[in-house]
Amino acid sequence: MSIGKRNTENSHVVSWVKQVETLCEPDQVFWCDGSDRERQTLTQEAIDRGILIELNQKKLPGCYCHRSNPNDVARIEKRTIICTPTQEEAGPTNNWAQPDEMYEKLRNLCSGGMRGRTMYVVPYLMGPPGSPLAKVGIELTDSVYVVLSMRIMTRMGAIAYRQLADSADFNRGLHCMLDMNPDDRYIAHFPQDNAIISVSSNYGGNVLLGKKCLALRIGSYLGRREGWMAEHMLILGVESPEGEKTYVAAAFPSACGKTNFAMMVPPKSFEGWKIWTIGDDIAWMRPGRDGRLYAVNPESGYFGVIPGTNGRSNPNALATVSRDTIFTNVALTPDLDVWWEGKDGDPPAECTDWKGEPWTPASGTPAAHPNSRFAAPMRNNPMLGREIDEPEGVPISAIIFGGRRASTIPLVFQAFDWVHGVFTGATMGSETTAAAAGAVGQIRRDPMAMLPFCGYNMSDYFKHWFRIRKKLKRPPQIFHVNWFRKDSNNQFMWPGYGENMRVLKWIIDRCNGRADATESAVGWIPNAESFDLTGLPSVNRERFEQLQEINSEEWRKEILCQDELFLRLYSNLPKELIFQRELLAARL
Ligand code: SAT
Ligand code: MN
Repeated sequence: MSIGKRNTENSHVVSWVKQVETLCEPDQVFWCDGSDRERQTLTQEAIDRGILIELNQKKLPGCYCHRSNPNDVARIEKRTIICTPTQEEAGPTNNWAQPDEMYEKLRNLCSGGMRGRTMYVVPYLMGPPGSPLAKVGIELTDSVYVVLSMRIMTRMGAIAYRQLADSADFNRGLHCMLDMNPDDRYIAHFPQDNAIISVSSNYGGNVLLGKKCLALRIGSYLGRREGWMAEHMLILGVESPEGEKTYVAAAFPSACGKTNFAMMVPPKSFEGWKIWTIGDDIAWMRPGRDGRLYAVNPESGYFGVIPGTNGRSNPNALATVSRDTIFTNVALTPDLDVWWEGKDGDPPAECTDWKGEPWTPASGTPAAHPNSRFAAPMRNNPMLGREIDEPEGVPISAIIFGGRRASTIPLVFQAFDWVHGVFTGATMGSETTAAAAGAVGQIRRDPMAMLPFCGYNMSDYFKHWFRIRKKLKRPPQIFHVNWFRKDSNNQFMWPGYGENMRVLKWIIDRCNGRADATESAVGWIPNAESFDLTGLPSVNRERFEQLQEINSEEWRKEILCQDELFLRLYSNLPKELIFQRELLAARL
C-alpha cells in the first residue's frame, strides 16, 4: 500500500477521523503505518521544512534536533485540565472545567485550525502486545515532530490496529498546534470519554498524548474503574551474581533522576550485579493470580532530561542516544554534534544554543535548555530487560518513593506496612524542577509524584491504593529515598548515580528477608552492618549517620508542611492517612 493512504477498516476510527477532518479542515489526511519507509519520508519532509535539523550522521546516525518555540519548553500545569462531569471527581488538586463548555471552547479554537496543513493519523499501542493492560490510542496531529516522536515513544502503526480489531475502545487524542499562542494553550482531558484535546503547544509532555495524558491522567482514571494502577514510576530488575532477579518500581517527581536510576550501572565493588531497565517513567500495575503486583511499561522509548547526562551519571543513556534519537532544545556544535550542560568534556569554544543563537562559554546563559530532552527507542538501551514484551509484566517486590530534599529526609527508610507506605508516598515533598513551567527549587507536596498526573480526585486515588492492597497476598514493601540531602556547606552528602546501588541492595535484601534494620520514628532504617559502604571513601560511618539522621525538630516542621496538602483534601481524605499522621507525631 502506498504511504499515507487509509490503512484501517475500523468504522469507529474512520468516522471519528472524518469528524475531526470536517472540524479542522486540513489540506490532507495522512494515515501513519509506523513503517521505516514512512519514517524516512516524514523525516526528510521535516528537514526540508526546518522542523528537524539533521545532525552529524557519522557521529550520530539517525539523530535529529528539534527546537521548540521558546514559549513552549515544559509541561504547563495551569493549562492542564481535567474535564469530569463534576468538579468533585477531579478534586481540589486538579484544574477543572465542565466538559461541554471545554468541548465548545476547543471546537471553536480548532475550527479550520489545520487549514494549509496535513493531519496525521497516529495509531499506537501502550503496553506489550496481547497484555491484559495494553491500551490503544489514536492521535490526530498536525505536527510531524509529534508523529516521529510517537514512533519512538510508543508501539506505533499497524500493530495498534491489529490489537484494536473492530472495537470502539480506543483513546481519542487530538493535537492542534494552532499559532502556539500561550493564551490559547490547553491540555484537556475527558476521562469519561477516554479523550484528550491538546492545543497551541508542541512540547513533549503536552502533546505526545500517549505519555502523561493517556498513560497517567486517563490511565489512572481507567485504572480505578478497572482495578489496576497507573503510576509515575520507573521499573527495574536487579540481578544478583547468583542470577536472582528482584523487580522494583520507583516514583520520583519529574527531573529527579528516574531515568538515571532505571539505567544505573553498579559500582566496581558490586561486581557481577546487573540492573536491567524495564521502564524509566511510567508503570501500569495489576494484581496477578499469585497475589503479587505485576508491572508493565506502557511506553517503548525514553523522553529523558538530557542536561547532566554523562559517563558517570548515566553511561547507558549515552549509548541509547547515540543513534535514532530526536533531541529537543539542545545546543549544536559547528560540526553538528550535540552539546548540553554536564556532558563529558569541556564546553565547545563556540556553538549554537537551544534557541539557535551563537553561544560561547562566556555567554552566561545555558547552551541547552535545562529541560532539554531526548526521545530515544528503548531498544537502544544496552541494559534493556528481556521481560519488556512480557504481557503479564514483572512481579514488583519493592515500591520506592523519593523526592529532592536538601534537609530533613534521610537517605533511605522502609515503611512499617502498606498503610504507612501509602502515607509516606502521600506526604512526599520535592523541590520543583524545570520539567514544569514555573519557579524552580520550592518544596511542594507531590503525592506519589502524581500531583500533576492524577486524572481524578487525589483522595479517591489514595483510597484506590488501599483497595489494591486487599487484592494482594504478597504486597511490595514500600521505601522512601532521598539522594539530595545537603550538609551545612550546601554540598550533597551522597554521591548518587551508580552508588545508589548500595541503597537498592539494602532494599532488595529487606524484601528478601536478608538485612537487619532499626526502628525509628519515621520507619525502619539500615543497621550499620547491613548497609554496604565498602569502596566508598567519601562516605564514612559518621557521614552515613548524618545522612540517616532523623531530627525531631525538623520532622515536626515537616508534619506541619505536609498538612498544607492534607487540609486541601480534608473533606474526602481517607481516615487511614489521618491516623498515620497522628501516629507519626506521637512517635516523634
Ligand atoms: O515532559 S514530560 O511531561 O514528558 C516528562 C516529565 O515531566 O516527567
Ligand atoms: Mn515523568
